[in-house]
Amino acid sequence: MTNTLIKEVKTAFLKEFKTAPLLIFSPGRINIIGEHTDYNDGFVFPAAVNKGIAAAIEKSDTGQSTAIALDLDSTIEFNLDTLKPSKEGSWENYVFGVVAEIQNRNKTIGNFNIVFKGNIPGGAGMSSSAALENSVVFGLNELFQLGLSKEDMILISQKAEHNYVGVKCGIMDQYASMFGKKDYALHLDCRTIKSKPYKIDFKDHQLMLINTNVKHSLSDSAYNDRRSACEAISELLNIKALRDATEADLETVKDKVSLENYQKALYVIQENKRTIKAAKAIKNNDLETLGALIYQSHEGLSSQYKVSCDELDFLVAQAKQNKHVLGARMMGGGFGGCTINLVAKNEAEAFAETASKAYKKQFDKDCSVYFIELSDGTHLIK
Ligand code: GAF
Repeated sequence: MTNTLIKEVKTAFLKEFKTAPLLIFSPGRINIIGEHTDYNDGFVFPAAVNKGIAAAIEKSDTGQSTAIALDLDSTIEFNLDTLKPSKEGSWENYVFGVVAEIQNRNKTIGNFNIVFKGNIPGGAGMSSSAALENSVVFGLNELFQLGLSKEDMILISQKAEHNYVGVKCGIMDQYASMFGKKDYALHLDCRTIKSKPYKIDFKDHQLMLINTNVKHSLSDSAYNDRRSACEAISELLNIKALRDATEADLETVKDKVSLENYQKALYVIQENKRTIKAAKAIKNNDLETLGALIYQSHEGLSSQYKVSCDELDFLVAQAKQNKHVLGARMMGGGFGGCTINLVAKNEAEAFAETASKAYKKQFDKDCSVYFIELSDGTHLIK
């Protein structure tokens, strides 16, 4: 599937620009547990997957740059010295943002052409945004020999998202997409931006995604609001981030914050603890404990952090009714996208079928099931 994508961008590039491009694949990610903890300097547990963005990129000598989004059949021409954010929601903001953030670091790039195409469904919560940003920064770093480290590149991608896309995201998505490792998930400390790889081999169980195929429109502003609420409580507690708080600390400011924000901060503190426990459970192949933590994570995301939606809650309830599913929860920013399920291998198809039928009956629309492989991070295709 990835090979097909790469061939497609290469062919389209040759047709349009008549020169041989550099080819890059940049993956999307899953996250086992640790949601909305990254921008609180906490822990997350993501992995890169075999779905992502393929990009073909080469220098341009026409005095301007061109970006082509093959999936959208959309082309944009631009000048590097007059960049500013396009209207909200435009795909070119990911490209412009990365270029602008590279320039902000006093690195000089010349004009370039890029063609890209992806196979991560939009709004799936699998971070097609980070995959795109990383493919652009990685390609430009190669093309213009900028000497950026992978750490530099993910920070550029993150800043692009903050300043051009308008989402004040943490570092999880860009990190997982850049540093992913085949068959491993990364237990990432978002304060130090260092991770420990855990081999994911659940023997007779596996991870499976079910996409609700919905993306509720308030997601970006609701995301930023939650980040601000967490930062405001950290300030009250006089700490750098909620990662540094205990539940007892939080009690000391309970009467100074709204009940809603208290619950959100409580969720973050508890989710952080769950993520650390999950690493131990994975190390010991204790899937019962891991599954229970995953279900608790969903409960917190839905009732405390309030980033779930009916469709996600429904799919998790379906999982809970099935004894072969050890854990299920919404994944990513929320308000739509996928659930991640820890399910017995020989029962996965049957569960997928039952849940899909029930979902159709309940919402009169289809969900989609993905069996994913854990894969390497952003890389050149030789
Ligand atoms: C989105 C963000 F981009 C991540 O940084 C992270 O906060 C995630 O939502 C929630 O865990 O994917």
